[in-house]
Amino acid sequence: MLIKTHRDGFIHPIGSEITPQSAYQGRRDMLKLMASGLAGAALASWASREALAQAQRPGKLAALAAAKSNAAGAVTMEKLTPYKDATTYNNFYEFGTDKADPARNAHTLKTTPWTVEIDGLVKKPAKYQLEDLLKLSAQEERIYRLRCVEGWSMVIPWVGYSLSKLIEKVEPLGNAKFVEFITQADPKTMPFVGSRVLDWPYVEGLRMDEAMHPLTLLSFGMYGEVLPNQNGAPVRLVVPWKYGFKSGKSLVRIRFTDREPKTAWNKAAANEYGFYSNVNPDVDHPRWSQATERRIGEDGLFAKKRKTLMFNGYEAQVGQLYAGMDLKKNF
Ligand SMILES: Nc1nc2c(c(=O)[nH]1)N[C@H]1C(S)=C(S)[C@@H](COP(=O)(O)O)O[C@H]1N2
Ligand SMILES: [Mo]
Repeated sequence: MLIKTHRDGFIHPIGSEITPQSAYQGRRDMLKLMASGLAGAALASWASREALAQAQRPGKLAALAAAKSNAAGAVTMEKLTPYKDATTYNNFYEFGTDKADPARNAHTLKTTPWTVEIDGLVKKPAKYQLEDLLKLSAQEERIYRLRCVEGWSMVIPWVGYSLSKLIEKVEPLGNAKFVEFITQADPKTMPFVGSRVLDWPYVEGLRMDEAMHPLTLLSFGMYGEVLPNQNGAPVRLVVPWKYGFKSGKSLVRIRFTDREPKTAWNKAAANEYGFYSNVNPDVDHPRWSQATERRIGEDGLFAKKRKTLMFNGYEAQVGQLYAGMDLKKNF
């Protein structure tokens, strides 16, 4: 597998929205304080400074300003992946298959207006404008690891809310067993849609209980900012205990069904990418081991690899969803 870093001469398409490092450091310190239970009066002044900064930044989604760290065990204190690495080393095949392609090409993605359609086995099917989706629930900041099936990982402060908030709102019917996530496939703005690498649109799926799990995040931002296009703007999923590809980017439709959805990677290579795709160091990919990983932005090419954790470290929270299942068969 070829791993490249692209640091030279790259100009970020939403450069004006990047959080200055110092401001972001403040937020990180705050998260540490909150985790250690020491956040007191500091929070108030931090919050108002933040609010001021938000107000002065026109490209900012207002709802993101209210994002707070949640206390539900979803925060890891690992070192954050530098913003630059998290936004220039991506998988987003609609914009090319090289890790640097999305950052180079995704400026053509048009994210306004944006609608997400909810349909299938629900009492209240609806078409949500992005603005309404943003307002549906309070935003939280959650620091999650994301591990790719290829053996690299990142630690990112995501902004969003539990997908369950939206699911509760639309009231799935009793026979809804799975949720299908359909992503944008517009050949006019996505240069690789039409190529034969995948069957477009890129589709992902979760079982209903996985979709309802509080860790499953509907994400609108990262590092306190709106999602950069290459990371799945304007709205994506983040399912932290599964391989990265389960986290569909640029969602346009969420469909409730009684059958296991046919997902893009499963259709492309069923023997390599199962429906569940839980991070599992004991089940190798047919072509490589899944026992270790390389942290992007931290571990050099020749550094000793880190051990991959069962369910990417979220076993205590999600392990019971798979009790009694053969995880070698249901990979
Ligand atoms: N629409 C869409 N979503 C996608 C992908 C993609 O190619 N298209 N790639 C997936 C894969 S393989 C990974 S590892 C993650 C990467 O997310 P990141 O670039 O924000 O790290 O997005 C996932 N979501
Ligand atoms: Mo991936």
